[in-house]
Amino acid sequence: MSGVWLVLPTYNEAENVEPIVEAALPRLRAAAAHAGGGGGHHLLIVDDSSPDGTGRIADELAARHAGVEVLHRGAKEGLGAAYLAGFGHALGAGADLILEMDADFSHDPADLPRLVAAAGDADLVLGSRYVAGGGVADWGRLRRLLSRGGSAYARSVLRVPVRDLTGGFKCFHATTLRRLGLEDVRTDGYGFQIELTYRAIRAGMRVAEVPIVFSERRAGSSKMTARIALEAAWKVPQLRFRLR
Ligand SMILES: Nc1nc2c(ncn2[C@@H]2O[C@H](COP(=O)(O)OP(=O)(O)OP(=O)(O)O)[C@@H](O)[C@H]2O)c(=O)[nH]1
Ligand SMILES: [Mg+2]
Repeated sequence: MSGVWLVLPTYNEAENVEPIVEAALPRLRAAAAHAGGGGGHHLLIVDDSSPDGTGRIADELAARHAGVEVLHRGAKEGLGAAYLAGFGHALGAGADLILEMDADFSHDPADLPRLVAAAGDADLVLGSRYVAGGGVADWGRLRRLLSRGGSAYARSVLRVPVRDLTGGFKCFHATTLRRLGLEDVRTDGYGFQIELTYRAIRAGMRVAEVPIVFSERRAGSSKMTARIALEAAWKVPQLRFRLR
């Protein structure tokens, strides 16, 4: 047993990486102790050679904290590719549970134990903004409408009951990830999040949504682009036919 792994992708998160690691570690430790198995907790930062020095700070954190590791990648290849590399590393190390979380404090590390607890009777747990008790703290009306609309669009095209398909705060069992066919995943950003959840549903797995409140990033700037959002929009109908 090799415990609970949190994969944290970073690109230019120099101001966030140290506080997020320090906030996540005790929560991850508590969650791993609760999950049992004795495999402990691991935090894997996946940095794509951030020009702002995030990778160097990550190395210092790894030297200082047991259980923190860094995967350095040569170039910015997007969120999807970073997660796939991180999942591969964690699976290779024998992980039991693997979590995804943004490194910018949009996801609250205090929610980590709730996601892990919900994995007790689900194959995939989603931190969800669009179930009772969930929400978005500080977005304007337009951003709310776009995000809700995006999830509603994907839900109706794919005909799945999940409320929040685009979120990136998740907990997978290792056995779940192994069954998703990750070697064929090419999407990025929102499309990547939608595709992984859709693959899990198509494979007949149990998907649970737990409410989370999403906040605006604490520091630094967004890497999300119109291209990534549009990619998700046109790839959703393709997913339905490709994964039929
Ligand atoms: N390694 C790596 N990490 C990335 C890449 N793109 C984004 N990330 C990280 O993925 C997480 C989510 O990216 P954000 O830019 O915050 O995107 P978002 O949260 O969807 O959008 P905002 O709400 O605007 O912040 C953050 O931790 C980023 O640093 C990438 O190409 N490589
Ligand atoms: Mg963000």
